[in-house]
Amino acid sequence: MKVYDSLFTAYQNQQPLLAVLIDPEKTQPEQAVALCAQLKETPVTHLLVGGSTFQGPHLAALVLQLKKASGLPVLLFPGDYAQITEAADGILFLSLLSGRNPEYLIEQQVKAAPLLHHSNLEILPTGYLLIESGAETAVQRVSGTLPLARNNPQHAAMTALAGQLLGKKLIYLEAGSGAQHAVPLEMIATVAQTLAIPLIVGGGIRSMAQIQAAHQAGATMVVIGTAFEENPHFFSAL
Ligand code: 1GP
Repeated sequence: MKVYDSLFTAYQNQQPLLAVLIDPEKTQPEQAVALCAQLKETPVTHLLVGGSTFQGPHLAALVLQLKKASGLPVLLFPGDYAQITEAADGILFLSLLSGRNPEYLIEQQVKAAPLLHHSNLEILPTGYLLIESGAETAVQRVSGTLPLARNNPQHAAMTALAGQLLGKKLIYLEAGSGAQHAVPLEMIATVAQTLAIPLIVGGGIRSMAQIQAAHQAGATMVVIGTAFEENPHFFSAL
Protein backbone atom coordinates (compact mmCIF):
# COMPACT_ATOMS: atom_id res chain seq x y z
CA MET A 1 0.00 0.00 0.00
CA LYS A 2 1.24 3.49 -0.77
CA VAL A 3 2.31 5.55 2.22
CA TYR A 4 -0.52 8.06 2.00
CA ASP A 5 -3.16 5.34 1.62
CA SER A 6 -1.90 3.71 4.80
CA LEU A 7 -1.88 7.08 6.61
CA PHE A 8 -5.42 7.78 5.51
CA THR A 9 -6.57 4.31 6.56
CA ALA A 10 -4.98 4.87 9.98
CA TYR A 11 -6.80 8.21 10.18
CA GLN A 12 -10.14 6.61 9.31
CA ASN A 13 -9.63 3.78 11.81
CA GLN A 14 -8.24 6.08 14.51
CA GLN A 15 -5.12 3.97 14.60
CA PRO A 16 -2.28 5.96 16.24
CA LEU A 17 0.93 6.38 14.26
CA LEU A 18 4.29 7.30 15.73
CA ALA A 19 7.20 8.74 13.76
CA VAL A 20 10.81 9.33 14.69
CA LEU A 21 12.51 12.38 13.21
CA ILE A 22 16.14 11.73 12.28
CA ASP A 23 18.22 14.87 11.76
CA PRO A 24 20.84 14.12 9.06
CA GLU A 25 23.04 16.84 10.50
CA LYS A 26 23.46 14.79 13.67
CA THR A 27 23.32 11.27 12.19
CA GLN A 28 25.82 9.48 9.96
CA PRO A 29 24.80 6.53 7.73
CA GLU A 30 27.03 4.22 9.81
CA GLN A 31 24.85 4.94 12.85
CA ALA A 32 21.64 3.75 11.19
CA VAL A 33 21.86 0.09 12.22
CA ALA A 34 22.41 0.84 15.93
CA LEU A 35 19.75 3.52 15.87
CA CYS A 36 17.15 1.29 14.23
CA ALA A 37 17.92 -1.54 16.65
CA GLN A 38 16.45 0.75 19.33
CA LEU A 39 13.18 0.94 17.38
CA LYS A 40 12.53 -2.81 17.05
CA GLU A 41 9.45 -3.98 18.94
CA THR A 42 8.40 -0.44 19.73
CA PRO A 43 5.23 1.37 18.56
CA VAL A 44 7.23 3.40 15.99
CA THR A 45 5.61 3.19 12.54
CA HIS A 46 7.48 5.71 10.34
CA LEU A 47 10.79 7.52 10.02
CA LEU A 48 11.06 11.16 8.97
CA VAL A 49 14.41 12.49 7.78
CA GLY A 50 15.23 16.18 7.60
CA GLY A 51 16.40 19.27 9.40
CA SER A 52 16.21 23.03 9.24
CA THR A 53 19.78 23.62 8.17
CA PHE A 54 21.29 20.37 6.77
CA GLN A 55 23.23 20.69 3.47
CA GLY A 56 25.55 17.66 3.64
CA PRO A 57 26.19 14.99 0.99
CA HIS A 58 25.35 11.80 2.92
CA LEU A 59 21.54 12.10 2.87
CA ALA A 60 20.87 9.35 0.30
CA ALA A 61 23.21 6.91 2.05
CA LEU A 62 21.59 7.66 5.41
CA VAL A 63 18.06 7.16 4.04
CA LEU A 64 19.04 3.87 2.36
CA GLN A 65 20.61 2.56 5.56
CA LEU A 66 17.60 3.62 7.65
CA LYS A 67 15.19 1.91 5.24
CA LYS A 68 17.21 -1.29 5.24
CA ALA A 69 17.81 -1.40 8.98
CA SER A 70 14.31 -0.42 10.13
CA GLY A 71 12.00 -1.89 7.48
CA LEU A 72 9.82 1.19 8.11
CA PRO A 73 8.60 3.72 5.54
CA VAL A 74 11.03 6.65 5.33
CA LEU A 75 9.64 10.08 4.46
CA LEU A 76 11.66 13.18 3.71
CA PHE A 77 10.83 16.16 5.89
CA PRO A 78 12.99 18.74 4.16
CA GLY A 79 13.94 22.12 5.56
CA ASP A 80 15.25 23.02 2.11
CA TYR A 81 14.78 21.74 -1.46
CA ALA A 82 18.39 20.54 -1.37
CA GLN A 83 17.25 17.82 1.05
CA ILE A 84 15.60 15.67 -1.64
CA THR A 85 16.74 12.16 -2.46
CA GLU A 86 15.15 9.38 -4.48
CA ALA A 87 16.24 6.92 -1.81
CA ALA A 88 13.21 7.71 0.39
CA ASP A 89 9.70 6.30 0.02
CA GLY A 90 8.06 9.70 -0.08
CA ILE A 91 8.30 13.36 0.76
CA LEU A 92 6.23 15.64 2.96
CA PHE A 93 5.97 18.40 0.36
CA LEU A 94 5.64 21.23 2.83
CA SER A 95 4.19 24.69 2.51
CA LEU A 96 4.56 26.87 5.61
CA LEU A 97 0.97 28.12 5.73
CA SER A 98 1.33 29.79 9.12
CA GLY A 99 3.98 32.14 7.76
CA ARG A 100 3.95 34.98 5.28
CA ASN A 101 7.34 34.38 3.71
CA PRO A 102 6.93 33.52 0.00
CA GLU A 103 10.21 31.57 0.09
CA TYR A 104 8.58 28.86 2.23
CA LEU A 105 5.06 29.22 0.83
CA ILE A 106 6.01 28.66 -2.84
CA GLU A 107 9.63 29.52 -3.80
CA GLN A 108 11.20 26.39 -2.29
CA GLN A 109 8.49 24.32 -3.95
CA VAL A 110 9.29 25.84 -7.37
CA LYS A 111 12.98 25.01 -6.80
CA ALA A 112 12.00 21.44 -5.82
CA ALA A 113 9.69 20.93 -8.82
CA PRO A 114 12.36 19.94 -11.39
CA LEU A 115 13.75 17.41 -8.90
CA LEU A 116 10.31 15.92 -8.31
CA HIS A 117 9.03 16.08 -11.90
CA HIS A 118 10.14 12.60 -12.99
CA SER A 119 10.77 11.26 -9.53
CA ASN A 120 9.44 8.01 -8.10
CA LEU A 121 9.04 9.62 -4.67
CA GLU A 122 5.50 9.58 -3.35
CA ILE A 123 4.57 13.21 -2.89
CA LEU A 124 2.44 14.08 0.12
CA PRO A 125 1.29 17.73 -0.08
CA THR A 126 1.43 18.98 3.50
CA GLY A 127 0.23 22.22 5.08
CA TYR A 128 2.84 23.07 7.72
CA LEU A 129 1.74 25.26 10.64
CA LEU A 130 4.22 26.59 13.14
CA ILE A 131 2.68 27.14 16.56
CA GLU A 132 4.05 29.47 19.24
CA SER A 133 5.88 27.37 21.84
CA GLY A 134 7.57 29.62 24.38
CA ALA A 135 10.85 30.61 22.76
CA GLU A 136 12.13 31.12 19.21
CA THR A 137 12.68 27.78 17.44
CA ALA A 138 14.96 26.87 14.52
CA VAL A 139 11.99 26.76 12.10
CA GLN A 140 11.02 30.28 13.12
CA ARG A 141 14.58 31.55 12.77
CA VAL A 142 15.33 29.83 9.45
CA SER A 143 11.96 30.63 7.86
CA GLY A 144 11.86 34.20 9.16
CA THR A 145 8.18 33.80 10.02
CA LEU A 146 6.05 34.24 13.09
CA PRO A 147 4.26 31.23 14.58
CA LEU A 148 0.49 31.15 15.14
CA ALA A 149 -0.68 32.16 18.63
CA ARG A 150 -0.98 29.11 20.89
CA ASN A 151 -4.10 30.51 22.59
CA ASN A 152 -6.14 30.79 19.39
CA PRO A 153 -7.10 27.25 18.30
CA GLN A 154 -9.82 28.57 16.02
CA HIS A 155 -7.34 30.53 13.92
CA ALA A 156 -5.09 27.46 13.67
CA ALA A 157 -8.12 25.41 12.61
CA MET A 158 -9.08 27.89 9.91
CA THR A 159 -5.50 28.04 8.64
CA ALA A 160 -5.44 24.22 8.54
CA LEU A 161 -8.82 24.14 6.80
CA ALA A 162 -7.60 26.62 4.18
CA GLY A 163 -4.74 24.17 3.58
CA GLN A 164 -7.15 21.28 3.17
CA LEU A 165 -9.30 23.32 0.79
CA LEU A 166 -6.18 24.15 -1.25
CA GLY A 167 -5.66 20.40 -1.67
CA LYS A 168 -3.15 19.54 1.05
CA LYS A 169 -3.40 15.87 2.02
CA LEU A 170 -1.89 16.31 5.48
CA ILE A 171 -1.63 19.06 8.05
CA TYR A 172 1.41 19.21 10.37
CA LEU A 173 1.11 21.21 13.60
CA GLU A 174 4.68 22.03 14.60
CA ALA A 175 5.82 23.51 17.91
CA GLY A 176 9.44 23.31 16.67
CA SER A 177 12.16 20.84 17.50
CA GLY A 178 13.09 20.99 21.17
CA ALA A 179 10.16 23.32 21.88
CA GLN A 180 9.56 24.38 25.46
CA HIS A 181 5.84 23.75 25.09
CA ALA A 182 4.20 21.21 22.77
CA VAL A 183 1.14 22.14 20.70
CA PRO A 184 -1.78 22.63 23.15
CA LEU A 185 -4.18 19.68 23.29
CA GLU A 186 -7.16 21.97 22.82
CA MET A 187 -5.64 23.22 19.57
CA ILE A 188 -4.98 19.66 18.35
CA ALA A 189 -8.61 18.77 19.12
CA THR A 190 -10.07 21.86 17.43
CA VAL A 191 -7.95 21.38 14.30
CA ALA A 192 -8.64 17.63 14.14
CA GLN A 193 -12.39 18.16 14.47
CA THR A 194 -12.29 20.69 11.62
CA LEU A 195 -10.30 18.59 9.15
CA ALA A 196 -11.16 15.58 7.02
CA ILE A 197 -7.49 14.65 6.47
CA PRO A 198 -4.82 13.20 8.80
CA LEU A 199 -3.10 15.49 11.29
CA ILE A 200 0.58 15.23 12.24
CA VAL A 201 1.73 16.82 15.51
CA GLY A 202 5.30 17.33 16.72
CA GLY A 203 7.69 19.48 18.68
CA GLY A 204 8.45 19.35 22.40
CA ILE A 205 6.79 15.97 23.04
CA ARG A 206 8.92 14.07 25.53
CA SER A 207 6.82 11.39 27.27
CA MET A 208 4.46 8.52 26.61
CA ALA A 209 1.70 10.44 28.40
CA GLN A 210 2.14 13.36 26.00
CA ILE A 211 2.15 11.03 22.99
CA GLN A 212 -1.08 9.39 24.12
CA ALA A 213 -2.71 12.72 24.92
CA ALA A 214 -1.87 14.06 21.46
CA HIS A 215 -3.32 10.93 19.83
CA GLN A 216 -6.44 11.13 21.98
CA ALA A 217 -6.88 14.79 21.05
CA GLY A 218 -6.97 13.79 17.39
CA ALA A 219 -3.42 13.56 16.03
CA THR A 220 -3.06 10.65 13.61
CA MET A 221 0.75 10.79 13.73
CA VAL A 222 2.93 12.07 16.57
CA VAL A 223 6.56 12.94 15.79
CA ILE A 224 9.42 12.53 18.26
CA GLY A 225 12.87 13.96 17.60
CA THR A 226 14.75 15.39 20.56
CA ALA A 227 13.52 12.90 23.20
CA PHE A 228 14.99 10.02 21.14
CA GLU A 229 18.18 11.94 20.31
CA GLU A 230 18.76 12.50 24.02
CA ASN A 231 17.78 8.99 25.09
CA PRO A 232 18.25 6.11 22.61
CA HIS A 233 16.14 3.90 24.92
CA PHE A 234 13.18 6.29 24.81
CA PHE A 235 10.99 3.99 22.70
CA SER A 236 12.12 0.67 24.13
CA ALA A 237 11.31 2.09 27.58
CA LEU A 238 7.74 2.75 26.43
C1 1GP B 1 10.33 18.71 14.76
O1 1GP B 1 8.23 17.99 15.38
C2 1GP B 1 9.54 17.57 15.26
O2 1GP B 1 9.95 19.01 13.47
C3 1GP B 1 10.12 16.93 16.49
O3 1GP B 1 10.30 17.85 17.54
O4 1GP B 1 12.60 17.37 18.40
O5 1GP B 1 10.91 18.48 19.86
O6 1GP B 1 10.67 16.07 19.28
P1 1GP B 1 11.16 17.41 18.85
